[in-house]
Amino acid sequence: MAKRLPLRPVVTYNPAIYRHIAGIWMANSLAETIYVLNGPNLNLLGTREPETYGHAKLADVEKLCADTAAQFGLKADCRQSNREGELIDFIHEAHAKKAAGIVINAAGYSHTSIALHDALMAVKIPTVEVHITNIHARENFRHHSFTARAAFATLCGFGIDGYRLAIAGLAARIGVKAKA
Ligand code: DHK
Repeated sequence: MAKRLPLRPVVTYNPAIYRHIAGIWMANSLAETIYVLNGPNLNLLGTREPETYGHAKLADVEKLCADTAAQFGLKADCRQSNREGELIDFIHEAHAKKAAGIVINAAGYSHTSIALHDALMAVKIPTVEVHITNIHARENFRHHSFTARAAFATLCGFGIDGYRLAIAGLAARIGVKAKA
């Protein structure tokens, strides 16, 4: 009679394989994320000069972004900072996490920050710049934006609806269609 071979499990447990699969899964899920970055003083939306910036709060902006992104099967990772360096770190993080796009309202830093411009240029992530107000109809010092040079599009003057339009435009740019 033929000698029986010892039974061996068909699938062996190899942690490296599971780490590899988890890595692919994470990379894919994060590729569907867009970063929405808001700069200084936008945490005060709703109470800050409402005659200029409107009555919506930052939380309303972030909900609008999350809802709009979801319509395209995307996830909006919304961040706000009053510090230039932290905004730069968010841009680097977006790159490290393979974000599909960036919507940025760098607020006052739009008009001053070469460093933010350089960060956006460095990561080469499709970017839309948003301003709640029409910066061209305001003081001269708001007419120029450094960050706009690193964005493929700029929206201004639509109020907070600009964020919704920016996400729709970004989705079109990266080839993502609205879910039925
Ligand atoms: C927001 C700010 O805080 C200003 O510094 C910019 C921008 C305009 C906006 O319209 O969203 O000049």
